[in-house]
Amino acid sequence: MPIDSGEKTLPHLEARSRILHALALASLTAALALPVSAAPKKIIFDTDPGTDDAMALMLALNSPELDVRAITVVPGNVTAAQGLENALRMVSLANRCDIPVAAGAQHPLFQKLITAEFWHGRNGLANVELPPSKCKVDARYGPDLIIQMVHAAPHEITLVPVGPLTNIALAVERDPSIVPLVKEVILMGGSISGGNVNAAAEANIYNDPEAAQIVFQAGWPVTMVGLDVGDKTLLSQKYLDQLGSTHGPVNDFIHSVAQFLVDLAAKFGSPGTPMYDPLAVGVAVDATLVKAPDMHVDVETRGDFTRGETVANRHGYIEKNILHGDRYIIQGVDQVAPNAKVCVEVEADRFLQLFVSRIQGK
Ligand SMILES: [Ca+2]
Repeated sequence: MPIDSGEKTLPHLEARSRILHALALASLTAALALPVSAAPKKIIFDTDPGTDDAMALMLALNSPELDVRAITVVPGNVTAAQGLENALRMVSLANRCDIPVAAGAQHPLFQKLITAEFWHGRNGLANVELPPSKCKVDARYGPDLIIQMVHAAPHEITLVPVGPLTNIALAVERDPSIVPLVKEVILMGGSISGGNVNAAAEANIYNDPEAAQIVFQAGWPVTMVGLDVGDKTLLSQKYLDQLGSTHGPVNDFIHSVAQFLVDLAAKFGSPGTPMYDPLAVGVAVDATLVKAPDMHVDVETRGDFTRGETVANRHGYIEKNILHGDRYIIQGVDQVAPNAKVCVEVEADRFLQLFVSRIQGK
């Protein structure tokens, strides 16, 4: 009897298979007919992993709008060596050994490294011990890898740095000809309304202010996804529960990381954890998630209280003061050209739902 019923359903299965095949062909045809602009955005993800780096990386790897061409590691939240190990273990977890992972700078340009195990756990990944990596490190030096890839795909590469800007600055210093060939830079860093390290500075910029100034002044299109806009994207218990309702290696890893961060945030009286680095990836996926007016941003590299602050000119001019005898007289204004789009508003719930939906079941 079971054999009979099986034979009876077989034609149905064949019909279903034919329909699926036709659908696959149709979607392939549609994909081929898509305009070039709909092709995935090629990104190089520069990271100091890092709990929110982990969430950002997994969002990038699971977003069809993005094609992660390389991961370069920079010291910041953890040392360069720990960060490299974390990056390798994460790409291995995601089964993406095809993506080159390269080490870069070993320390900031002109100061000692400040690591943040206090916020990210002793291994930088919320104390979650991932299995050893099946992936091997790429032998190239991170900044050189960036230079090479930009020349190989001119005007196509978007840089997404979510750590201190050391590697990106080193790439510009080594080969300034990459600047007009990079499509855009979407960075997590800075703030135009106070810092987290201290009253003025945000951690990524504070960890290498000279590098940050090089990146902001390079002359390429920069989008700044800062601390203050990231603070509006709180992953709260509601989203954590959504992540906990599904499973998969990446899903479960990110749930553990997010749980650590939500618990940590609660100790500081916050109802959720800010999604700093993931928001930068979110902006790469969909720029309509944020409002980002043009501004001119400089990085304070001196200052008794303000080293590492991103100083944003919102109205596009500075006063022109001319010395006359013993005083200066304002004689008009000098225009300053904007050098960055600075994110000031975000559709937080839409972004958080996007994040959760991309991670669930992965
Ligand atoms: Ca980071």
